[in-house]
Amino acid sequence: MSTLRHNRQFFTTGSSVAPEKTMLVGVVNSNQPRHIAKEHLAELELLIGTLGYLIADRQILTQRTIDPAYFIGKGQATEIHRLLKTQEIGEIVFDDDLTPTQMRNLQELLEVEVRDRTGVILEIFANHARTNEARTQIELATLEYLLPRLTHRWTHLERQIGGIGVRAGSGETQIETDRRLIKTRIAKLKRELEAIDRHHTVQSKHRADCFKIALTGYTNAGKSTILNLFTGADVLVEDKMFATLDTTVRQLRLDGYQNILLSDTVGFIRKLPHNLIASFRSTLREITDADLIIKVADLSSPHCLQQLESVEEVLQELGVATRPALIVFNKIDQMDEQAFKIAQKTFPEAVFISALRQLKTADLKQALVRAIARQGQRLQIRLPVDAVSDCALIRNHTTVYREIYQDNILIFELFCYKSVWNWLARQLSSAAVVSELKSSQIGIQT
Ligand SMILES: Nc1nc2c(ncn2[C@@H]2O[C@H](COP(=O)(O)OP(=O)(O)OP(=O)(O)O)[C@@H](O)[C@H]2O)c(=O)[nH]1
Ligand SMILES: [Mg+2]
Repeated sequence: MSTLRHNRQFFTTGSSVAPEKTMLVGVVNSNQPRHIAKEHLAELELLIGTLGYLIADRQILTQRTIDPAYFIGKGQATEIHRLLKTQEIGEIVFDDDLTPTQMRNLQELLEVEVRDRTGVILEIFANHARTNEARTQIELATLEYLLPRLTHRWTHLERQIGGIGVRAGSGETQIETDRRLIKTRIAKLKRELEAIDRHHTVQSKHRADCFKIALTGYTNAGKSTILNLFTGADVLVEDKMFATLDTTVRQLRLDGYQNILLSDTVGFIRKLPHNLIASFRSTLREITDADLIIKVADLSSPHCLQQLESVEEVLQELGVATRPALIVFNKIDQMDEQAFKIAQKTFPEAVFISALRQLKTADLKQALVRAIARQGQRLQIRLPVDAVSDCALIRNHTTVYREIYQDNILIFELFCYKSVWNWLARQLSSAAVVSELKSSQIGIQT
């Protein structure tokens, strides 16, 4: 029985047979000078390349004001129509997002498939989704995107969604039926995602005793390479945008600290569609739950700093912009000397490594140790010797520097992550007497 799983069908009209010839369009305006429009178009080219389309033409148009009906001016659209015809190009991709009206009007005028940036990103996500969670999230984001854009082109949808048993009522047009079917499906997907989210809530409660570090960054920056190097994980690493869409969590071993989890998840990109961020909430949870966020940036990219800005924007949208963070500039083996100097000057606290060539990775370990130390506290806990379960909790969930036995009292000198202490303090019995540990009292230095 067919379902909406095969999202790719919503975006293409038979392009799987031979690569469709595609034209890319960027726009220059007062917010976007020509060199920026060019950079963005180069990135769009990489994205389109991921989908395997053939880029036949690129156009950068100067457009002072956005036309509400056609996005570009009608005259420009007519000229584009001519270019498409003469070069026999079957589809056009705009680097900016188009409103449903603009998309519909352009489609009619240009007589080719019209896509925008969000549509392209959604399609890449749909192609790369492997797990049930990622597939559900991308299907939801896709349908929400399609709903206001339905045209007669999508009439095959009814056949697709027929599997869930909803039929057209009498007197409904095909598009009305499609809309109704999509709304039903969206409601079902939201319920499925709520269930997935509840499962994650239970999981994260189980991890209350761990210090959580999340790798974040622009797509292709090297997040998965760092996770693999530091934890021996086996996450797919590829020179491809959005290679990873799921989250992997692994234990990280650092001398003197225990129960540290390092997670790797989906990469970010400039103008990441809002509804995609919203529907990927459960996957992005490792970031919103993290005690420390690592922002990985590709120093070899000429757009490194802009990419870092885009990452900041997404983190802001996730509500974690002020979370303790560490910036890691990766790929120093490919480094442009000038970019390196600017980055060092602008980010004196940052770490510079090459995860692939394993250069300066000890610096990252040290920086993590320092960052973790700032997120913890040193405590002295006094317990009667018969408080066995308290002793076990302390030994299992903190780093104990010293245990002293004195007149039937056990004294622990320890380090505990602040976030873990919030949980542990509630688990200890009332027999535990806690005080802050002064540096001078510490027997073993960390
Ligand atoms: N030259 C160089 N390449 C690197 C380095 N680290 C990672 N790479 C390469 O960069 C590409 C992307 O690496 P990934 O680890 O997949 O990047 P990611 O951030 O997980 O990417 P997404 O999952 O797509 O968001 C791969 O081809 C890696 O081999 C490095 O230090 N130097
Ligand atoms: Mg990855």
